[in-house]
Amino acid sequence: MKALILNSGTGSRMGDLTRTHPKCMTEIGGGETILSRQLSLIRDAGIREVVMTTGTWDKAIRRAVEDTGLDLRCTFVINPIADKTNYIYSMYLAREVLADDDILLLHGDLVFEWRALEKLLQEAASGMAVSTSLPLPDKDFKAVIHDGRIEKVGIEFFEDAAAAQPMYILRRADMAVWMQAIVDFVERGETRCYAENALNTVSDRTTLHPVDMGAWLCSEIDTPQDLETVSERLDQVRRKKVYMCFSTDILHAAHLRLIARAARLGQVTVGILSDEAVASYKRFPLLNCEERKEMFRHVAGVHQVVEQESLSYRENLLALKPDFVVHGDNWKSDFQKPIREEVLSLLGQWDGELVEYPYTSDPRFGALEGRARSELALPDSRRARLRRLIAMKGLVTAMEAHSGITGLIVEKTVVHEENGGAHQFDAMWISSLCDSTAKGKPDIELVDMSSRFRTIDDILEVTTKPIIFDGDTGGLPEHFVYTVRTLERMGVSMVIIEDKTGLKKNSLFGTEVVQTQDDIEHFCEKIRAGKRAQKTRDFMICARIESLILEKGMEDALTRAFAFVQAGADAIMIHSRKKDPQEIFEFVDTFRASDPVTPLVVVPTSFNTVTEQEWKQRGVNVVIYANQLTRAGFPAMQSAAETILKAHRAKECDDFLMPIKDIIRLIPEDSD
Ligand code: SPV
Ligand code: MG
Repeated sequence: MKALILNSGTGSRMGDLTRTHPKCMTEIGGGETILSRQLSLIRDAGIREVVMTTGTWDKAIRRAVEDTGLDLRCTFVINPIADKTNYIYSMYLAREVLADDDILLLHGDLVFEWRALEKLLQEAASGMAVSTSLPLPDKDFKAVIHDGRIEKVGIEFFEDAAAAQPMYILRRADMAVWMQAIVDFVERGETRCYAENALNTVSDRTTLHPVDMGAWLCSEIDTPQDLETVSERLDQVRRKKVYMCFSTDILHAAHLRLIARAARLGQVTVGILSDEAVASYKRFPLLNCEERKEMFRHVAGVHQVVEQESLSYRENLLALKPDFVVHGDNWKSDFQKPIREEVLSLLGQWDGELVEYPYTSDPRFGALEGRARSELALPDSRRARLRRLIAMKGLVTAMEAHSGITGLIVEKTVVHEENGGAHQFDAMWISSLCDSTAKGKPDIELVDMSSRFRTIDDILEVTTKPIIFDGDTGGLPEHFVYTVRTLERMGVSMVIIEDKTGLKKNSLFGTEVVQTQDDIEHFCEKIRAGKRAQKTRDFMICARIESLILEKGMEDALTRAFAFVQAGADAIMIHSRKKDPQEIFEFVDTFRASDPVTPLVVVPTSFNTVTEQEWKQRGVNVVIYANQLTRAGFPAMQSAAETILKAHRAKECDDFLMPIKDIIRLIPEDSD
């Protein structure tokens, strides 16, 4: 598509204002001239080729175009007898450069708001800007409309007419028909009339539709009075408030294009989604909220940047009361639908408008997201993230994973709430119980560390979330230091070791089996050795206290907790196998009374009625769902095996099996 701008006229009705420059160079506020504004809007609409007709002011106009610095290819067509002819002759002279293309035709003195141009360009056939809500002008163009088509354009029509502006989108076939009529007129010597006179003779062979601009700004400037009115309206347009929200940490062309379009609607406020809100529905942001705010602050067209704390726009919209909210149209149908509905109902309170642009699903942008995820999987990035999540959210949740596939389930499962919120696990727990169970072995430190590391590696390979490793007793201090270094190197965030010694049994057996608790000093020495061995500041060693499991009493549990923190433990896990959470609550309350900072970890397998929200209120920082995937998966497998054995075929169990295509969806073939 090319733009054709008619600038051959002298603009004599502007008086003094056009003594030293052509009308198109008249200033209209905001550092813009009519010309520079037209050109930059055209450029923002994605048009790169401009044909401009000029006359006596040719040189000045060429210089003004160059001064805009816009990357437009501009062809100038001089009308040497502009003072004796009308623009019908200028168009005639430009006929060759206008052939075989769609043309956006504008008079050089037209000032319009962005929405007018956008709406015109959205017209699939040819269209002309009209307004059915403005009164018919005496002297300016009017369009005669019948059955949704424009039949005549001129200043003399008042019947079935609407106010019209010389702003057209002309599809190439219609342009060719009109141009042929122009050629006929000019060759007959009719060069002083409007080009529209030629159009009116062939309009039955064109499909020119009225594009109703209502009360939007779209006006020619003919007189100093017009200039004053239009500049005032333009000022109001520029001061409209536009709001848009971003979660991205990678800016690409589609974002910049969206911002450029939004900036045409007014002053853009960008809401940057908080880290917590981003992590809740997407992935952990590579750049934190402050860094993302800084990035957007420097983007052209952004007026101000604020934080948006939740996925809901409510708080920021109520504070700003914007005229427009701009968003991609993807949220009409995806999980953000409730958020969109809330935005619409809020905007309705003050006559605001939701402007949606087609969502760009360029595979290259998807690839960028893939790269961001790979970044999150790198050891340094992954290891550090658990501490960051605890600091950011107060409470993080970890779900058990014991293989690549269970890792993927923890990685990818997201639930969307009715209000548009979302929820997913923050981290993965590599349980000794589940790792051993997957190998058909008892949870007695029989599965050796090399094998446990192999499990971690399988999970690391296909996920990005932080890992908490169940280190059992940690073994001998001399062995534990190697474990710490290896885990740290792999990118694991935390190891939890329990204060037991000898043949370890699973805690959920409690006192039904013989289990020996380590003595405090010996266990403290193991913690100290581990802390000395680690190389980074991110890695965490968590001391797990078995006093309640082994019925040694609250005081013993608390004494140990304080001693272990003193020895350097980065976190404390308190465990119980009672259904009633009271003893855990008591421990947490008493511990928190003297230590408000050391993170507390719980594994609510038996005391499972307490909600995450309550744990958080009580001062717990990590909730581990230690074995639920294993316990969900193995009965299903057992039942499939029994069903097949009974039926002597597989058909009967098909109903409760995952379709193969879902497995394929869960496990993409590319390495992203
Ligand atoms: C595990 O998941 O292996 C644990 C937690 O250590 S528990 O089974 O509750 O002891
Ligand atoms: Mg364990």
